Amino acid sequence: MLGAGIAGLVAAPYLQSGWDKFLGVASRTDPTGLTGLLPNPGGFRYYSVAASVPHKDETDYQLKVDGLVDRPATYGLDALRALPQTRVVGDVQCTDGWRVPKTPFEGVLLSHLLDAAGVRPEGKAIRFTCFDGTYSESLTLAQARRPDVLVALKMEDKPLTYDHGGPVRLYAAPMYFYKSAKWLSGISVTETVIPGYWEEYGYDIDGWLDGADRSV
Ligand SMILES: Nc1nc2c(c(=O)[nH]1)N[C@H]1C(S)=C(S)[C@@H](COP(=O)(O)O)O[C@H]1N2
Ligand SMILES: [Mo]
Repeated sequence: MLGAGIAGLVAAPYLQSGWDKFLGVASRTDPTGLTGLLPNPGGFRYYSVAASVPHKDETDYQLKVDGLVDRPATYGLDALRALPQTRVVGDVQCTDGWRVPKTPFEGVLLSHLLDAAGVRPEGKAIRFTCFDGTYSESLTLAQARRPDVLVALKMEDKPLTYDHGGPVRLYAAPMYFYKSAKWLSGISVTETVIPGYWEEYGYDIDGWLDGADRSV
């Protein structure tokens, strides 16, 4: 099963070199989930539901904050870097079984961007979109205002790499890692929670990790 899956993947046009990508692609196309049990350096695996994702940097990265807000805004990388930065150390856990404990992320509190935009009374949830053109995620407004939910610019004290969703991804510390949208490009305040990419396939909407303090 595993062998056949990997052999098939070698021919995939979007398979890129690198052990992490290899495992990532293998595990997301392996219905047995067995590849998720293979060892991998650094603990992380690469995931992307899009076949190809553009590279963005300070010249062309933009994060849009809009929807049910009084002051829609667009941030470039420099603008995000100029805002107060918060460091959150949390466990990274994928539903496939791999886990990277005590991983530091750093960036702008999502609540800061929401306060700057001025959420209107009818705004009750957030929809996140990505410049891969495909992925999406959601949070309730209360979840989005938590002090452990970041618009992250750094991971492990280094600028977020492209593979990990750089230059900017979400980090929702108390939830499974699928909630942490990579290649973040849009934060839109909505009236109700709009299920994200994996949630359309049956993943839990909230994605709380075991033991997470849901009250914060
Ligand atoms: N844009 C985007 N974000 C995403 C995903 C994705 O496929 N596309 N996968 C999610 C899942 S299931 C996981 S486990 C993590 C993986 O992050 P990593 O590639 O940095 O390890 O990203 C999450 N965010
Ligand atoms: Mo995941």
